[in-house]
Amino acid sequence: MNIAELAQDHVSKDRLNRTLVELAQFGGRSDGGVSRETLTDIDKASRRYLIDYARSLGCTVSIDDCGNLFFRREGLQNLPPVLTGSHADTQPVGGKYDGAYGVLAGLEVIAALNEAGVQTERPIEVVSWTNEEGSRFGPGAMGSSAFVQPDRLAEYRQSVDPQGIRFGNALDEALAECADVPRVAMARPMAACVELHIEQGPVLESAGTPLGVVSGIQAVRWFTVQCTGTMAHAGTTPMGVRRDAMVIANAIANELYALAPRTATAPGTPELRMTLGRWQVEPNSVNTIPGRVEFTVDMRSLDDSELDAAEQALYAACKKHSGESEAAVVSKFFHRAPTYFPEGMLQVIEKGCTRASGKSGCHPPMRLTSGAFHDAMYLADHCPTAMIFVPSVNGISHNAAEETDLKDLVLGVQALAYTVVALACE
Ligand code: HGY
Ligand code: MN
Ligand code: MN
Ligand code: MN
Repeated sequence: MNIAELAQDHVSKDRLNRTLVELAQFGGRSDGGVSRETLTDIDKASRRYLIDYARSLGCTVSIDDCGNLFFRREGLQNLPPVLTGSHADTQPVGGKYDGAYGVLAGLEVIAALNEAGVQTERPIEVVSWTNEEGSRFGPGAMGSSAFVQPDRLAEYRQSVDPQGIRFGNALDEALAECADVPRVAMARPMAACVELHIEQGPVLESAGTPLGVVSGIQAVRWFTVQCTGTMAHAGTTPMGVRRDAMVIANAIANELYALAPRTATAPGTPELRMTLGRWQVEPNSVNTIPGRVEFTVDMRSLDDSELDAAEQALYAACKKHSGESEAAVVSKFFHRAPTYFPEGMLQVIEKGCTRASGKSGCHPPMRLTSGAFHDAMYLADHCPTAMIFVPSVNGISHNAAEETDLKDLVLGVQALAYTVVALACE
């Protein structure tokens, strides 16, 4: 039996479950979800939990200028490490597994190697990336994109959350609280990167397959649209003289939604996806005509030209509906083209998944693309990278009801263990 198989066989369901439950306490909600947005006090407390747990596994811990945390298990040779991990920040109303599962899975691989008492040739590093979600500070995948291209950090530090707090200030506070953690350079060479994540969609569950080999990630673009009218009295202002910012916002929103029709499609069918998720209305009063309406646009597609057309349609709609009130795209704050992972990495992942599924007598892995973006999309610019998915119950995520069967969670970690250790012994 080789050490990849040994590591896979030492993955512990109980230890994994314990750490998933423990981490979910940080921001745990009464509805079973988790609220742990990046660099909040709760997120910073969860960072300390991960640091302490990693140190208890014998890892050395380091942190970079974007607050990315690295948990390292030395190898026999001082070579570039194999990287795994994900993110520990969540949506405002998130689940227990989005991101957290990938970080804890990486630490479970290290615990399994410790228990097996074996050394890999290369070091293994588990990362917890800062601000993958982008829900508090845009854009998403900030930590991983800054790690790969450090000159992005200066601009990211200027990002402001809805309460007006600057990312740079929140980051400096978090770094100060990790003064006991040695600082490490960004853009360090990595031999390879494997990220394990829940699918967050319906494809694996509808196929009855517990392991997914992710071949690519769809493109994403984020915008802020601002509509400006005139605040006025809801009772005294004649309809014919109003400059109601909500009227123009609705007109633009309807045009955008019409680009992405709500037709039922088979799970995994590529389609344009449009979400207008965050709205701010001023003064947001029941009896004042909205003077200003600001909303965000999240558009996704595997086909970048489809997003080009949708982006042009957005600008055109703002122009077309401006008149009594004005509308404009005031910021474009996230733009990532589609990402495809190298065939060689897909085959390594497939081998790890096949051994894990074979041992548990379930369906062999299937290939799919990711509807969600992930930190792995930026690591693909830095080193050979790929992802493993496990199913999401009812395809639900970014919701307190997010769930994955424990047997599938364990299977994913077994596949990860085999893959990471095999890569670390090459
Ligand atoms: O939005 C995304 O795709 C990721 O889950 N943050
Ligand atoms: Mn995620
Ligand atoms: Mn997410
Ligand atoms: Mn009054």
